[in-house]
Amino acid sequence: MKICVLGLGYIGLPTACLFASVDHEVVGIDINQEIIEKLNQGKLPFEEKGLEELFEKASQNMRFKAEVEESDVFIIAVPTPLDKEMKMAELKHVRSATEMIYLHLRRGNLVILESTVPPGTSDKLLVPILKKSGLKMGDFSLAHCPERAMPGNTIYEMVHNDRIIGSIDKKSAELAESLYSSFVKGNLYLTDAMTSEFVKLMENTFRDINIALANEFAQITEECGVNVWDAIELANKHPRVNILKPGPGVGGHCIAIDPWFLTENTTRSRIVSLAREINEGMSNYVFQIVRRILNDLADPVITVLGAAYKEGVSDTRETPALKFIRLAENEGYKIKVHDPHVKDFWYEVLELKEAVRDSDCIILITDHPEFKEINPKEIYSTMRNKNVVDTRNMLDVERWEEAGFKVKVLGAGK
Ligand code: SAJ
Repeated sequence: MKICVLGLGYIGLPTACLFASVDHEVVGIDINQEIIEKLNQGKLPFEEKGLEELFEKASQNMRFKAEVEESDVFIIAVPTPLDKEMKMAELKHVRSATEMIYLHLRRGNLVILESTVPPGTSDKLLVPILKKSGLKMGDFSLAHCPERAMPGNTIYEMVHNDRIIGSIDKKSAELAESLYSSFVKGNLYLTDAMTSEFVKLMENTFRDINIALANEFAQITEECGVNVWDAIELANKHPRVNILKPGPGVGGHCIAIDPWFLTENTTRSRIVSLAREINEGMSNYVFQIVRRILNDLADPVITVLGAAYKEGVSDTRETPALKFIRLAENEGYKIKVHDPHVKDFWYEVLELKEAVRDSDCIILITDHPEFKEINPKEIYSTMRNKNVVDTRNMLDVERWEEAGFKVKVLGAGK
C-alpha cells in the first residue's frame, strides 16, 4: 500500500518507519522544512531507542516532503496540544492535516487519525472536512487508532502492545485492522471511533489520578512521620494494589494534558480536575520544602538536576522542572540546571561540576539513572551549603549523609 503519514514527531516518525519496514511505500509529510531536510539526509530529529536501526532498515521505502500526494492510506499523527487558557484541546493541526488530505482523497481511501483527541472529533470534525472532496460516507473509510507507546520504549510497544481501532463503519474497521496487522503483534480490538477516542483519554487519566493519589499520600505522610516510599512498597504487596510513585509533578505531552480533553465538554468532572490540581501543585509543594531548608539565606543559589519530564528522555514538554524553576526565580533564587539528556531548554544546561559550584541546595527533579552515579564526596567542597532534596527517592541517603550532606527525601516523613 502507499501510505502518507502526516506529522513526523515522536509517534508519526516511528509509525512511518514501521509501515515502511514491512514494505509499504511511505511518504512522510511535515510542515517543518528542517525536519524534512534532516530526514532526507538520513538524520533523526530526536532520540528514541531503536529508531536509528529501524530508520536505516525502512529508508529505501520512505521519502519525506511538505505536500500531501495521492495515496491509499492517510495517517494523521499531528500534535494536539492543550490551550492552557481554556483548558481545551487545540485541534488546529488536526484540522489543517485533514484539509490537506481531502484535496487528494479518492474512492476507497482509508484515513486514520492517531492523534489523541476529545471524544467525537473523528465524526464531527474530520468527516465533514473529508466530505468536501465530494465523496460520500462509504466512499472513503475513517478510523481512530491511538498509540500506547511509552516514550523511551516506543518502537517495541508500538509493535507488541494491543491496540484499539475505532471506526466509522464496518468497512473502515476491516481496512484499518488489515493495515495495522502488517506490523502489530499485539491484539487489535475493534470499536466505534468515539469509544476509541474516549478509551485513549481514560488510559492516561487513570494514570494521572493514580499519580495524584501517590502525591497526596506523600503530603499526608510528611505530617504523620511515615516514610511514604516504605509504605507504598508494603501496600503494593497486596495482590490487587498498585500505588504509583510520588514526584515533583507530572510532565510530558500526554498524562499532563489528556485529562483536560475529557473535562472540556462536561460539567460532571470532579476527580479528574482535582487530580490535575494536585499534580500541578507538586512544584509548589517541593519549592516550599526548599524554601524551608534555605529559610532566609541571602541570595540563595540552587542546582536543579533534571530538565526532562521523566527519566531517560530528552523531552522537556510540560516538565515539572520549569514551574519549579519559575517559582524559585520569582523569589530571587539563582538557578543552575544540569541534565545529561537535554540539550535545549528555557535555561542554560550546565555540566554537573559547574551546576553545583557555590550552590546551597541540589534539587533532584528528574529520575535520570545517571544521578545515582554522582559521587557526593566529589562535589561536597565546591558547594556553599550542603543540602539535597530528592523528589524521586533515588539517592543513597546514607552515602550522601556520610559525605556531609543534609538530605531531604520527598514524602520520607522526617
Ligand atoms: N510519574 C510520576 N509517578 C509515577 C509515574 C509517572 O510522577 O508513578 C510522572 C513522570 O515522572 C512524568 C509523568 O508522570 O513526569 C508522565 O510519565 P509517564 O511515564 O507516566 O507517561 P508518558 O507520558 O511517558 O507515557 C504515557 C503512557 N500512558 C500510560 O502509561 C497510561 C504511554 O503508554 C502513553 O502512550 C503515553 O502516555 C501517550 O503517548 O499517551
